[in-house]
Amino acid sequence: MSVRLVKILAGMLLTLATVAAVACGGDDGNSTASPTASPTPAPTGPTAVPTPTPPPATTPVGIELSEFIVKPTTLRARPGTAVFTVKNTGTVTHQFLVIHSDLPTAELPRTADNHGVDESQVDIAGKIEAIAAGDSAELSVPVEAGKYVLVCNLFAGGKSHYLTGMYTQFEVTQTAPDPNQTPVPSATLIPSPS
Ligand SMILES: [Cu+2]
Repeated sequence: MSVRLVKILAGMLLTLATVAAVACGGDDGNSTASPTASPTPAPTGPTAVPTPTPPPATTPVGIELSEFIVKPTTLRARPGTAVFTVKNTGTVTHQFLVIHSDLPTAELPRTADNHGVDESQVDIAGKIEAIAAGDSAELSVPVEAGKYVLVCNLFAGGKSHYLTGMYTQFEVTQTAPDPNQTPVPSATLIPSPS
């Protein structure tokens, strides 16, 4: 094979390769679409929020229950999952409910006999039925942006813990601190002189 022929063949191959690359690169619709491909989402209007939505976060929340308070380590979490670690530091059994509600904390719907919150009338995102004095329990709750009320709804000894004030507000918002992000010390952001 002469050198000239080799050069011609090489040139032809190069041309073919270029044509193939252009054909593939230009998405001309000839490529076989996967049957499972999701349909193109409907175009969003000009009112679409420009800021990207942060990924769901898992927020650890410590809860201390006692007579008659619900005391969280944080009042806010990001949408995603809130992992409540609940410790009953009191002297009687308590309960822990995560209620999704925009209502003021003291104005949740009550039972007809006024023994506490009517659980059939509220959106219960998670519940621990009973935590004995001194015990701890964990509860993972999927949470979305909005307001929640953390409640002990136990009625014992003629007393409603909820009506005694055993509740607190909890908010799920994108602006809550990202638990996955360790704060960067501001000093490291300043370029050090070399
Ligand atoms: Cu209680």
